[in-house]
Amino acid sequence: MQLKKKRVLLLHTGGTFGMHVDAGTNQVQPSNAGYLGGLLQKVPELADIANLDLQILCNLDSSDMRAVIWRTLAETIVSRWDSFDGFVVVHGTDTMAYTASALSFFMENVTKPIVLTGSQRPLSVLRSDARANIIDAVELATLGIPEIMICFDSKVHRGTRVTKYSSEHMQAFRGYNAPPLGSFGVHFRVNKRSLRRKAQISTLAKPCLDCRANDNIIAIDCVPGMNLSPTVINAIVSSVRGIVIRGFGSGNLPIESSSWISLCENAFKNKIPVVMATQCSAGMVSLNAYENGRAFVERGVISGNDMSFESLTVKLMVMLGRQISFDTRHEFFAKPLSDECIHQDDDI
Ligand code: ASN
Repeated sequence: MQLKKKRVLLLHTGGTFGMHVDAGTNQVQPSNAGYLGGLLQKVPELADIANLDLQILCNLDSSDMRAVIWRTLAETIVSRWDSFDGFVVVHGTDTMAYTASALSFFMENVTKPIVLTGSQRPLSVLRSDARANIIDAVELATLGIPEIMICFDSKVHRGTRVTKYSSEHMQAFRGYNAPPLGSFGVHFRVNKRSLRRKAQISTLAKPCLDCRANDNIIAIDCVPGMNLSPTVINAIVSSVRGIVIRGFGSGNLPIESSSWISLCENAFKNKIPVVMATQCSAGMVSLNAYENGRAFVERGVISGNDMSFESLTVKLMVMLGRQISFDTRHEFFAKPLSDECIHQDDDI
C-alpha cells in the first residue's frame, strides 16, 4: 500500500540558495522569481518526498532580515498551518540563526516541523550544497518532529541552539552549547534525548503567536584597551532601548578605566536593560566568577547565561517588545522560552 505523501510548504525568503553567480564578476546576484518557480524541475526528487507548495515571501540577502519580516514569516506559517504537515523556510545563512530564534520565541506550542535551510553556494552552480540541503530539509519536514530547526550540511540543530561559524565551509553551522538534534547519513539519526517530548495537544491546534519584538538595540564588542567616551555613552543611551555587550571569557570587561561601568550605570538610570554575552564560541557567561564581572552584576547587568549570541539578542528584542518591566528583566532572561538556555538549577 502506498502511503499518502506529506504536504510541505516551502517559504522562500532569499539568500544564496536562489541566486546565481555572475560569471564575469563572480558576484552573487539575486535571481528572478521564475527561477524559483522552476525549483521542482531542478530537484525533481523533491516531488517524491512530499507534495510541495511554494510561496515566495521575499528575496533578500539575509543581512536585511529584521523583526517585521520575522513577524510576517511567523504569521504566514500560522495562517497556512492547517493545509500542511511541515514547513521549510529557505533563508540566507548569514542571519538564519537569528530568524530561527525569532520564530522559536514568537510561536508557542509548535506541533509540526518548521525547518530552515539555505546554502553556501547557489542551487544553479556546480558543486553546490543547495541540492542536498533542500532534499534533507524537505524530508525532515515530513517526519513530524515538533520543533523549529536548522537543517544544513546533513546536521539538524534546534533553532535556538545554533550559530553560523563558517563563511567558507559547507558545514556553516554548529550547535551552541548543545549537540545536534539529528543527522542525515545513510539513515536519518535522531538524538532522542535532546528532542522535546511531543506536546499533548492535537497537531490541528495552531501555535500561539506573540510576534512582539523591538529591534532598536545595539551590540558592542569590547577589545583590550577600548574605552567609550562620554559622548559615545550619551549617544548610545539616548538612542536605543536595549544593549548587548560581548565581554571577554565568562563576561568580563575592563574596570580599571571606568567607561564600561559608566555605560552600565547610565543605562540603569534610564531603565535600559544591558545583557552580557561572551566572545567565546562555547561556554557560558558567569558574571560572579571574577571581579571584572561582579562589577557589572552590581550595575544590574543581565547574564546571557549559556545562550548563543543570536538567541540572546533576539530574546532581548522580545523582552522589549513584550514590555517586560525593567525590574523583572533578570527573571525573564533566566527562564527558557524555547530551550534557548539551561534552567539555572540544571547542570550544563
Ligand atoms: N549573504 C547570504 C545571505 O545570508 C549568504 C548565504 O546565504 N550563504 O543571504
